[in-house]
Amino acid sequence: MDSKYFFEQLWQNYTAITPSAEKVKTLFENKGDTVFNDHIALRTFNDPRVNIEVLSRPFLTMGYEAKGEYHFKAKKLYAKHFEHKTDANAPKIFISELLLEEVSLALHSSIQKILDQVNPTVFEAEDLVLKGRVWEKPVYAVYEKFLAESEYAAWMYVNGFCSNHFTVDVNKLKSFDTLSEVNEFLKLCGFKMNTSGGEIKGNSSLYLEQSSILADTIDVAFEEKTRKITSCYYEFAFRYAKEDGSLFTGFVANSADKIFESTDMELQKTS
Ligand code: OOG
Ligand code: NI
Repeated sequence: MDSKYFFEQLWQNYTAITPSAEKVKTLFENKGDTVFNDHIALRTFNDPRVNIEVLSRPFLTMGYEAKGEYHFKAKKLYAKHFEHKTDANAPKIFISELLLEEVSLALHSSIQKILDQVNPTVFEAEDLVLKGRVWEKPVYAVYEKFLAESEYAAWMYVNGFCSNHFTVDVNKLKSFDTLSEVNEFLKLCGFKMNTSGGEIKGNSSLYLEQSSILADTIDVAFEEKTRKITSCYYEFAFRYAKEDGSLFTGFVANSADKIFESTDMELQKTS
């Protein structure tokens, strides 16, 4: 598949449920900036039908290779990041998966049953990540049960396969010198930041600073009723040069752990 088309579709599917991302991008562009993506993140389950290996396939075809790996013990997640072998401007890809053997048996088997409903050819398609929720209409009672154990599982159940966030490469913005300037601007424009672990995650000695706005919420039609549920969010990343002078290209697990919470329904209530 043509990579330009693939990324355009990912962005379109994402902004269709994340209007804030489109708004922020336009605000930067109105300042005369061009917005480049630092990375794009995807979520999934580690079931062999849909795991990181499956979701990374189209990117490997496009010339990406696996780089770092990350463990999130409390959230029961594992993640890998991918970089393009030759195109330094290509966004990095961050893919996480829920470790089903570590969640409760009830959650594990519910997720398996949800995947069992789907025609297996759907999972084999190169463009799985463009397909959104490929299983049947969600059940609110099931969503609530998932939510009680894993916010990530509940989010996946409703949203399915998509880009969970795009990330603005703050180094390439000309109108802002620091991430905190970006954050102040976003707040002035009325956006709510994810403050879990502080507004800015990371620092110069970790070579990476990140912030994000809270996920948008969209009406989701469940079997029983329609409810507003978090969709996706927009992230902002500033990278520092390492001792060798090249920019750090990896991720920081402790920061990522807090960035995940940008889709948390609880943060929506308290902010
Ligand atoms: C991924 C959260 C981690 C980062 O840049 O560290 C992350 C997610 O919310 O799926 O994006
Ligand atoms: Ni991210």
